[in-house]
Amino acid sequence: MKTKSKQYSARIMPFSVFLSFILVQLSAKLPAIMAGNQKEGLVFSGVQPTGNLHLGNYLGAIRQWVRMQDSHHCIYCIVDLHAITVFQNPEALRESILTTAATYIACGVDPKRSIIFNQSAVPGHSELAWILGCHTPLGWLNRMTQFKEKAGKHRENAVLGLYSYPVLMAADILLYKATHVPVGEDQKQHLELARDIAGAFNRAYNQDVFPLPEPLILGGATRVMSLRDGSKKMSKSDESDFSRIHLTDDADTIRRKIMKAKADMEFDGIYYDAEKRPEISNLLTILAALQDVSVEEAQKPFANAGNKEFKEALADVAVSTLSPISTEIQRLIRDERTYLMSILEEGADKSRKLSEVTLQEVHQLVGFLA
Ligand code: AQP
Repeated sequence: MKTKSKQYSARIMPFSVFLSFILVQLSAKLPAIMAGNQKEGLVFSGVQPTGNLHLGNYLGAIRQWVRMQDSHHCIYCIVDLHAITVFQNPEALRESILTTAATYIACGVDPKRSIIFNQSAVPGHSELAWILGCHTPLGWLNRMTQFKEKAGKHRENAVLGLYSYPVLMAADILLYKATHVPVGEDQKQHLELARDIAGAFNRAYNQDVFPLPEPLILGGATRVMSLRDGSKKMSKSDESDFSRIHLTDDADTIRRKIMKAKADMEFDGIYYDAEKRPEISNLLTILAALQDVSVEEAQKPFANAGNKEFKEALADVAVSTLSPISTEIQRLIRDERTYLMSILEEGADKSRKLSEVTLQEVHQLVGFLA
């Protein structure tokens, strides 16, 4: 048996070395193949389909994605594997995946220029997550603040997926050898971990397999806060619907939520002071980001204004930016379900092909039979 296996490995050795060489060459060129010479690198990012996307997702992530399509080749994923780290109603999840695809497109992600797909359609994400998990010390995961926040007091009952979430996120990015990852501020720590994991893997096999992905935390609103509590991040999972503006909200709803937003009453005029006036400062940050100007610029007209006047002006700006997006999401969901499905299938096909190149290289390196 021993002799047989030796003969077998002797026979396949030259081919396996050759294959390894080809794969390493191909894989090293992945960003270049994707990006073309004139582009600056490969972008990967995603949102969880855990409910309707909100203004924080838009200003912190998706608006940056849209802008990056000009300079980078882009892969935008609907991270449904991440979504099930918290139990999801299956029917609601299916619907949310389609609504998220519609939201990306309505916000300006162009399926002709960017790959859009749902994560579970490409098995390489889970597979690479396992392999990377075998190179990730527990001590690194124990530092993740998002796990601590989400698991809360019931840490012992938290599921393994919630704990290993950042490893899956590293796999998402490294599977495509992405060079840049535009995210909101809350994802900074996970991105740093992805870089550490990439470095650990490269060192283990003494090869530059994975580029260290650069976090891009861009725009004036990298951490949009809840409209009900200026100390909490705007989030899909907040119990209060009035804490966030959904990208599916109609004009009246947007207006109502802004007019009801918590704002201090004890100060004169409207000006930015994150410590003393967190809610007004959050609203000013939102206004500045929507207008694409600095906070100083945005607050100028309101030096002597009251809350009502300021909120009315903010509502006008928010409605004019967000309600066309909302109308387009509703149209796509109502009339274009087949189109949305076809975009996701096409995106998954492309992603699968790209992911296989990296996976074969990884298999070869860790010692699996090719
Ligand atoms: N409030 C926010 N301000 C700026 N950026 C934000 N992002 C999320 N919330 C804000 C950014 O949006 C992208 C996708 O986020 P996600 O859906 O994958 O996960 P999340 O950060 O956990 O978002 P939520 O809304 O808080 O979801 P739930 O409630 O389901 O946990 C990321 O780039 C994120 O930084």
